[in-house]
Amino acid sequence: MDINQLKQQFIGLYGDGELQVFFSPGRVNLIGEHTDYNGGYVFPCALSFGTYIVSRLNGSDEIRFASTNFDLKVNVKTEKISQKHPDGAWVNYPLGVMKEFADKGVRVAGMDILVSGNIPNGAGLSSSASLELVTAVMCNEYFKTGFTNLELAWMGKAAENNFVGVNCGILDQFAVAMGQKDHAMALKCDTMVYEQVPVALGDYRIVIANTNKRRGLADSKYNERVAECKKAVEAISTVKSIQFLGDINLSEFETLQASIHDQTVLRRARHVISENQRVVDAIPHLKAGDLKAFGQLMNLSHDSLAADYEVTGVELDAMVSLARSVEGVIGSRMTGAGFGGCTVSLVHKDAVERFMKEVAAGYTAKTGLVPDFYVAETGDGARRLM
Ligand code: GAF
Repeated sequence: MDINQLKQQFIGLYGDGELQVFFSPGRVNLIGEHTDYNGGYVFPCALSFGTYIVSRLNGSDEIRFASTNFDLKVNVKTEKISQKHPDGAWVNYPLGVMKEFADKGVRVAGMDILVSGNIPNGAGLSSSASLELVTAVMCNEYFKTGFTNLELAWMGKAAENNFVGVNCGILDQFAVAMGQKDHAMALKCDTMVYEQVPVALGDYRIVIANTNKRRGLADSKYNERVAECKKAVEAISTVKSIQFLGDINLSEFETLQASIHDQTVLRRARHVISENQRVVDAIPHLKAGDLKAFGQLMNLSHDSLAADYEVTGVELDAMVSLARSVEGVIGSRMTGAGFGGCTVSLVHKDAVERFMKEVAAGYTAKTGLVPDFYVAETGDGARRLM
């Protein structure tokens, strides 16, 4: 991102004067999918690309939004920030966060905002959480509220749940708020106990492949999965009282599963509980540098998301199966919510070029879509840049 150019664009829109620049990364989840809202484990890294805001307080009662990514420009009176923008536009993410500040008694003042992001939208790399958190660090700075990044992550999640209407867990907002370059975060989502684990990949690279099959989280079956997990908790609780599926392990599930009579709900629960175990097993493999064992668990994760959780689909399954057929690939899975979006693969550095060529050719032949690839670089969490 050329920040100087962005600053010039801001000045072109709003005029010369003081300005500040804020940033929040995207994230890639290495393993632990659909476990967060089940009180389980996740293992994401923050990325080097993300969302930037150039802004200033403007002394008026109006917040002026513009973006280099979308045409829509919106001016919102500060007393109206709790009202959703009618066409479900991108401004609802920053507005939802501002409303969280207002709900905490903060007087949200007028400001001029230019947003620019380089995370592909709707690709499962947390463009939404990134926009929420860049807004949150900006408001925290201007309104001198002194919230920690963890508190800001919860405010971002609340904005997404209550304002945008997606019942997501804390994975994305946590990852983009708390990320550390060269680390993945092993987080238990009920206790919020976490560890920053160094990501030492040796000769391997994290390669993200974008299926370019768009998925709208709110439109998708995401909320349906959340509801199915709740049903599983209710069924199991007739035998043993639990709060989350993450409260039980695989061997307990062997006996408790008889309490779930709906076969779909049973498969959803089996994914969550087995995925949780895979994260627990994967973390020590990464610490020990056993990337092949880590990659095998990534493969099992995808297979479970496909068969039991049913959140993959033709495009993600094709991308993963093509990836696995390339020599030098030791693990490949979908990342994020699914229903389209991206895969993440561990690829030997000497095979990266070939990987992109072969997977792209096979994927386009199968789906008619042209994929994009990114060799992931990890990065730090949301912050003020200047
Ligand atoms: C989306 C959600 F926002 C996360 O909370 C998480 O559930 C993820 O899907 C699946 O692991 O990114």
